Amino acid sequence: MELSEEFAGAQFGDQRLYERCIQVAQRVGSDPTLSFPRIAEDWGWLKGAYRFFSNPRVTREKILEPHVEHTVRRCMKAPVVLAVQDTTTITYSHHLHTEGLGPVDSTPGGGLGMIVHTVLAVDGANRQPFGVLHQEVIIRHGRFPKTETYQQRLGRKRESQKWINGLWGVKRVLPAHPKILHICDREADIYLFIKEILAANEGFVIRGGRNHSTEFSSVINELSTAAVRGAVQIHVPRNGTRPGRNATVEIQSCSVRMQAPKVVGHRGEQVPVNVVRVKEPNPPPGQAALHWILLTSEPVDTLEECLTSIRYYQARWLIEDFHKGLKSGCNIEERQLSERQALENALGLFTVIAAHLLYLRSLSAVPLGQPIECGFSNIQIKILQAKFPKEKVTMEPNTIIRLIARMGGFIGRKSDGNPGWLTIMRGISDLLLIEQGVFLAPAVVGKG
Ligand SMILES: [Mn+2]
Repeated sequence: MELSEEFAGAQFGDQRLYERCIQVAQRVGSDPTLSFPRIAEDWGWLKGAYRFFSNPRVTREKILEPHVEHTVRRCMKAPVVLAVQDTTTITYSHHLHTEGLGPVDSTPGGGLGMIVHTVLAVDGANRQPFGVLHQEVIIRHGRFPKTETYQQRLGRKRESQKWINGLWGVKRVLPAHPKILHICDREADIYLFIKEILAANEGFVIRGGRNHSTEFSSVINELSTAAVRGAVQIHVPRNGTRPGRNATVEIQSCSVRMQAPKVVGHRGEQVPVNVVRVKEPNPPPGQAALHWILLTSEPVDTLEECLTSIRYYQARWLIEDFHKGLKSGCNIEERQLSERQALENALGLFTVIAAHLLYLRSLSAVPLGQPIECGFSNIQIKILQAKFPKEKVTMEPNTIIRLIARMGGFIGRKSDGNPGWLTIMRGISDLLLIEQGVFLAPAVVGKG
């Protein structure tokens, strides 16, 4: 995956706009944390970049299109594609005068911004991120009165429609893929969404968020007598001040028929859903027991099958990381652009950059010996070899990314795990700078 390739062929109906897009993407992609003024070559470049983002012919969809097409191509090679959907809010606290933004939190006088719902494609076999398949921007128009009736609520456009839009957005670009599973957190535990996924002939792993009524009783009741498939150790990652730990959990599963909820007037047929419960019977003293439920279309009759669905669900952290990449990696909330359309176009550009960084970072976790395209030039590899003469720099993506991260300050001991966003970005930015130096050197010091 090479960054400029991900923009190649964007259609703005104007060759100059296209060239500007590639220029801006390359320049910004070399260090996405920097502000536009800091990264500009000169005043003319900066003006050109601002004009590009605010040009009415430029839209987020058009910027994303080539990247989505590449993502589709990568997906077609994978037998199972995980379509990971999730939402983030982008708050522009410095943009009080920008027209067209909406409230993003529930406190009156809170920030203005946009709600961004993205579908990230991930390889079901190894959780390699392929890129973005769909993205929707939602602008809230004020808050709805608490007194509105259920019928009023049904009658208006609701934000939860984003899950169904994500489903059909994926279907539209990947109509022929044999196996797509939608991976969502508990906000998406919605009867109508699950029903729609099955109607679209696709599958899902969704975290359970409510105790649905079932044919015989309820999900929780049916689980209480469900078969125990086994016990396994799982690693619970560090979260804030809570340290990481290993937990022994029990895995139960069953198949139920979910009833249409009261909110759709109990109309609608029952929907078949498989349920996996992960529960920690003996948590360490003072710690809450792990307990979560997954709803899935996948088989859950054996321990191995349950673990497969759990592994699919674990691909969800990638989209959390993608959101972090947009915010702390690309500083999307600090971008100084005065119109909503321009902010949205910048979001399109940074969406591709963040997806690309996510991909690059995932290479550091690819086991050695596994061939994968990594998109680094010969010169870049030679620079790494010169910089780290003691290391054997092979074309293994794992080695390359770890060395790049070391240029960015990653120590790289075994206990350091995989490098993070910032170190990889700093490393890539340094590598690109050195590469430029290599090209300029003959003019400066002469050849030989
Ligand atoms: Mn979410």
